[in-house]
Amino acid sequence: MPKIGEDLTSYLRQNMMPTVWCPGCGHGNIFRAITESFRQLELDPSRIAVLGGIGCSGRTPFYFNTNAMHTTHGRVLAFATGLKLANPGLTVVVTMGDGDALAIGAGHFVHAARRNIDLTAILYNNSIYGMTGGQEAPSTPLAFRSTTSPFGSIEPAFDTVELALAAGATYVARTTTFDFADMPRYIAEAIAHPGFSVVEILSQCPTYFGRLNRLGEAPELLDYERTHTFLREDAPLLTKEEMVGKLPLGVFRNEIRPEYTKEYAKLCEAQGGNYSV
Ligand SMILES: Cc1ncc(C[n+]2csc(CCOP(=O)(O)OP(=O)(O)O)c2C)c(N)n1
Ligand code: SF4
Repeated sequence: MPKIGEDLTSYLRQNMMPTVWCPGCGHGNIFRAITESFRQLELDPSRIAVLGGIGCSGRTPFYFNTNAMHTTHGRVLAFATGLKLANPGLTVVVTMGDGDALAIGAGHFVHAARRNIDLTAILYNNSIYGMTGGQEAPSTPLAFRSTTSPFGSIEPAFDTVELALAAGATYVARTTTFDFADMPRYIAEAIAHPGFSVVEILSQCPTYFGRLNRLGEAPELLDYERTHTFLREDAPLLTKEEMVGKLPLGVFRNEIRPEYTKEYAKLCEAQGGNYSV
């Protein structure tokens, strides 16, 4: 659990502070948790690369004193795949919005999972397109409002965990910004995992999602996360009625299968090439 006063400055680009995020935005909590996970793993900043797409979440790499890339909307996993193949020794962490990962970038998401390339995707799920003004995303829950669905969404939302599991990701976890103390542990486990890892973090966008759905400010949104989730290991203790409308949290898969850059290295070696991991 992060402690107040802990020195994380070696990972931070302090001259870029304060961050661009609105007061109460959950993206700041996730940024803090990623930093803490680097400290827990004692990673050398020069051996980390943090990549982002376009979106409020995509701003995360700006604030890290590591290698960093701000890429294009929906294409961050393609950039990350190239980077990891070119430099397999780097720890590559990919920060993605729910729009970035599940709409325009959905193809890259499922194929990175299928290949099991050793990248860590942190999916900031605030149920809406934040940066562009609160449009509906594939993660907007049924009947919830956005600027493009003012009468409530008539589309069911993607379940990120189910999608990542079906596509073949080998580490899959879900948590929330309310569960702030648990976030670094999941992220650290995902980074340490040798394969494609997904950590979905249910996050709050008070500026659009909270306001358009009259759910209140950050404290009320955090409470909403608390009351609409449960730990998957607690499922046997709950009735079906108690689980309706709630999402399970925890680790859904943590398994080893052949990783893409290692398989590529084996192939190159068999062909007499000199690619090594
Ligand atoms: C190819 C392309 N299409 C659309 C956009 C416009 N655009 C920028 S960010 C964004 C959505 C951001 O939502 P999300 O990925 O959920 O991230 P958030 O801002 O909520 O963190 C869109 C549609 C773009 N920059 N590039
Ligand atoms: S618009 Fe929403 S997601 Fe973007 S910084 Fe503001 S609160 Fe966060």
